[in-house]
Amino acid sequence: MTLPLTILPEVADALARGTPVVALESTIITHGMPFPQNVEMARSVEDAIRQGGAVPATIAIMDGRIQIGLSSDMLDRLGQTPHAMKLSRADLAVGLTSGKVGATTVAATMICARLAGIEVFATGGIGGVHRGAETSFDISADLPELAQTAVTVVAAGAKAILDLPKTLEVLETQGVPVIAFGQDAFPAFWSRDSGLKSPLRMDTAAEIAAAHAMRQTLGLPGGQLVANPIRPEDEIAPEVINPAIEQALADAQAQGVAAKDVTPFLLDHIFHATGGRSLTSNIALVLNNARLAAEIAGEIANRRKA
Ligand code: PSU
Ligand code: MN
Repeated sequence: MTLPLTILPEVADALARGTPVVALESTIITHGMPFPQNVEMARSVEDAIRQGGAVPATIAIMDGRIQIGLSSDMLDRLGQTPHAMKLSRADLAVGLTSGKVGATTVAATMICARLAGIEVFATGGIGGVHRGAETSFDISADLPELAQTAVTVVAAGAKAILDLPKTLEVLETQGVPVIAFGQDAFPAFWSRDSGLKSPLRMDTAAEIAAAHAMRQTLGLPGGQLVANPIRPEDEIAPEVINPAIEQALADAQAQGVAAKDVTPFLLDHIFHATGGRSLTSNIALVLNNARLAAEIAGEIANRRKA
């Protein structure tokens, strides 16, 4: 059986020439934001990557194939599919054989990016260890994926809907380098500072590219997590976001939400509780991550040429 991979010509061309490419996930489009802001966000993130000198490759599952790069029509179709599947490592193969439209999480996007030869990926926030994981065992498949798939992922840290100290502990156990960009603190999505120190810090894209290359030289299988803090002007004050998070968590527990429904449920409830304010910041931080990812992809491409 050949790989069911369709690469958009613009992306295939960039990969063949060795020019920078940045992968983007699609669960953020189908399960992370409402329509039409989700599709608008996806387009402006692609533009930001182009302005940064790289080619964007949004990844999703359509018609039984992994699509690496979506045409404008495909993006519209994805953004408007009401019940697109949310596919992580566990369900990627079943999603493909079903022939349905599926969105890829951070974990599944890393797998697909790797298959296509893309080394850098930008998103908003990664999944992690959920609060109460000591009883629910809810730990996102994004964490073990970072330990085994060699893609550098740029995110704004992780949301405070998660247990951030436990998330950092699991990343350390799994051997994932967690690199805060330009500061000592580990960022917490809507805020620049989670109150936790980041295990590692780097101040330039070139350093991140060098570490990425060194892991390859050492034969280490996993990727890197780059935690890029939201810009100060886009932050949400703790007194606004924290009550929304607490309420969303309480609602999820009261309604018995579990497994892969937890993260989309929390995101949707926080969106409504903040009157959409969470979304504005969410879009701003994804753009910020896209710009840094384009720069890192550029540095990785430069190293190849040198
Ligand atoms: N966190 C966010 N926004 C998101 C997600 C996580 O702040 O959109 C999405 C990503 O696709 C991530 C997935 O990979 O949710 C994690 O889901 P789970 O916790 O079920 O592994
Ligand atoms: Mn989970």
